[in-house]
Amino acid sequence: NTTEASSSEQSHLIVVSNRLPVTLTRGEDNMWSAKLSSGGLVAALSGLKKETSFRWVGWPGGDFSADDRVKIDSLLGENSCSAVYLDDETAELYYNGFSNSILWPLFHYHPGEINFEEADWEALPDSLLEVVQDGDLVWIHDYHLMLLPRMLRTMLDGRGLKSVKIGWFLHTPFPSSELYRILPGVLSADLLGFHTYDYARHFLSSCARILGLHTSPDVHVGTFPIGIDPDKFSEALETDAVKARLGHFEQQFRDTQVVVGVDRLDYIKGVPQKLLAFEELLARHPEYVGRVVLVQVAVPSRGDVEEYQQLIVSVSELVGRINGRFGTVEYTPIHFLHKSVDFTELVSLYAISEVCLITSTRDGMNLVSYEYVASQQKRHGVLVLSEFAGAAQSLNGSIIINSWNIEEALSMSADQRLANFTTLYRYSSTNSRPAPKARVVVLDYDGTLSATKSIPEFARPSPL
Ligand code: ADQ
Repeated sequence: NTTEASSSEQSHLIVVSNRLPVTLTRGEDNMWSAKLSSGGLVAALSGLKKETSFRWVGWPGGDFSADDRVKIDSLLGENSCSAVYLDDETAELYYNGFSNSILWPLFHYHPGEINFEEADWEALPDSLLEVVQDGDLVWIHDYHLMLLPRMLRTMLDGRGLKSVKIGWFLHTPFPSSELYRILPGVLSADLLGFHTYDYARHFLSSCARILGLHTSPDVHVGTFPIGIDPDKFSEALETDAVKARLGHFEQQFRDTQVVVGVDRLDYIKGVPQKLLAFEELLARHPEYVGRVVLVQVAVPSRGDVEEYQQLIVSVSELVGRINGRFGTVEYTPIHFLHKSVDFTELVSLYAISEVCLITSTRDGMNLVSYEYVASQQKRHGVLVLSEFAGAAQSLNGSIIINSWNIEEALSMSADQRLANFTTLYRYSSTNSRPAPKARVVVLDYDGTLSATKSIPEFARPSPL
């Protein structure tokens, strides 16, 4: 397009993440198609896509033949994506191994054994150099790519590309320095972003305690509480498809209160704990048996990692046990959907539910909490939110829980529900915006507040 052709002199925004935001499938006709994936990173950046164009660089998932790579490159190119290909062995070591078996549990307070192979990342800066020009902003995402800022900066310096800005954002919690004793790579970025002040503080104190660093004039550390695009949900509620689906649910659940859970099936989401809490509710309050159902949607995740395979087994056993114990021919207490659901279904489920139950044992932010609030303008449902999710630091109108007390949510008065909802909705519709509208608090390296900026001031992205 002409904007792209004429913009070579301008700076570009390049988003880099481990996975591209698409899932590729090969049809019977041998042609590839791409579908938008579900997950927090995709949800968080989908609003940004409406306002800013950017190129997205990352791994498309899977090991592809040379022929397939040509076809996939052209398909991705149409969607402003560039692929970094990993063979199966590298993906196993770097993605399933180091990233998801070591860094992920470590950052979520499930410490594991560290086994680091720096070579696994080397493909990425090479691919990036093909698209980065001087003056561009490279926005790197998440724990998988913590060494990339340093590797990229070294390569850029080697080629004289001195005015490329590098940002890095962490979607997970940042643990206390007691747990974190590795990886200085991100200090080569210009701006480091975290969801909450606590995570930024943990990072800064890790730098001080582990590396002995107290100040660095070149690195800014900020808190950027990421959000969603709430209009996407309120607009969906007005569509015929959602209205029809909602009408169907209203009929199906006319004498039943619905509690909803939507999670990637990950041990940090506390799904077994949620099921046990629901079982406890039915056991202690027989009056709820037959009157309340839990709809738990669990999108399959990281199926190649052993802990996740065990989780599927234990969750399936729990669902079977509870349904066997309290179910009747007419009544199924837990509707368990181990799949990704489409957007119409997701919004309709949020909208029909009296309660949304989020029981994460640790969670960087948790966008499901915002999505639920954005879908509840009519019902004023109750958000029950774990205190261990980053969102608990922002969403004051929710019931913040440590021990999962569902009774309080189910029996809350209409007045109280409205009061809570009003506070929640005000927050999520003003603050829960994609990153460029978020207020940015820039901390000096020693943790003192030095300025308040917005991302556009820092980035000034322009179309690719
Ligand atoms: P996630 O761990 O993926 O994200 P979350 O923030 O809740 O968690 O986002 C999940 C997204 O996936 C939501 O948009 C939700 O609607 C969607 N989703 C979940 N299950 C689904 C299903 N079965 N079908 C369809 N869609 C489904 C990571 C961190 C979070 C952080 C985000 C963003 O773990 O803490 O909030 O990144 O930074």
